[in-house]
Amino acid sequence: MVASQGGLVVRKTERHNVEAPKRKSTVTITQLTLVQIDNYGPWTVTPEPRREMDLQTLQSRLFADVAQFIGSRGGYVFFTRFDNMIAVTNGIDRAAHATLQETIGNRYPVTISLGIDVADTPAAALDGATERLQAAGSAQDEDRTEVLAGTFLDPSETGTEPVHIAHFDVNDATGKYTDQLNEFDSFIHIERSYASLMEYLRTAHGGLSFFVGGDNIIAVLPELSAEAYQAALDHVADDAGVELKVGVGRGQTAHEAGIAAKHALEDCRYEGTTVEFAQPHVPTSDD
Ligand SMILES: Nc1nc2c(ncn2[C@@H]2O[C@H](COP(=O)(O)OP(=O)(O)O)[C@@H](O)[C@H]2O)c(=O)[nH]1
Ligand SMILES: [Mg+2]
Repeated sequence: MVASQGGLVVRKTERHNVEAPKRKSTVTITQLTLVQIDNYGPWTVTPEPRREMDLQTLQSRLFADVAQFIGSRGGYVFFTRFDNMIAVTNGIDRAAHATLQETIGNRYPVTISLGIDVADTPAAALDGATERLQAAGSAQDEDRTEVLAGTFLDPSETGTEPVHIAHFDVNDATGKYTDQLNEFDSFIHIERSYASLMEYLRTAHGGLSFFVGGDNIIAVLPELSAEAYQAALDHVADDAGVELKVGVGRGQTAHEAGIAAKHALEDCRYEGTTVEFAQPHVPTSDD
């Protein structure tokens, strides 16, 4: 199916053989978890400042372990500032969150608190998750440890594909940057595009975007039209001078939505297009 909308050619591929949703709903409901290392600031300087590379090792291993745990249950987690991480946890219940805290507490010199909330935009869910932890005390409060507070999604209460993931990629990052510039100057271009996109999607749509390495940015978003995605790409091109493309997927979990988005991104590469959806738009009663 090819639809031309405002000069933008959008091919709504059915190549991925996705089953029709059981409910006529593309409404997004995102369960987000804020992962916060407890009292980490004081720990990094007690009894005196710790070797920086030891802190980096701890942080990257902690991220790896959290990613393994969340990823094996269909979630996505992003390292953001490392002392605070943001996870998309649709389908991951309270008991699993408690197990995550237990296994980290058993194996690391630090513990983690988890705030969880559910909302129709990722930013609203993160607000709720954050409030749960802030209400329990400060990130630098030695008495506030291993908080597990929040609201969990009942999967039976949602449509079949409540998570929307967009996977953005720089066009020809290798030819334009990696093979032309030194690594730091390449990094400046990529980071500029990330800064521009993350702020735009946060402000315009309540979406949360995360740099995931190389030239890739993954965003968790509410349902958006092809024009809205194209506007985001145009904004980044104007603002940061970097050309992006994006594949968009929906799913029951972050993994399902994200893998669909990656297939859609492959369609962009194959077709030379800038915006591709893995699944066709499902009309709602509002359409
Ligand atoms: N996190 C992540 N990184 C990727 C993925 N695909 C490619 N990359 C990274 O992005 C870089 C550029 O890859 P690619 O976009 O295929 O090259 P380009 O066509 O020259 O822009 C690679 O060197 C990887 O570091 C992906 O699916 N996820
Ligand atoms: Mg690329």
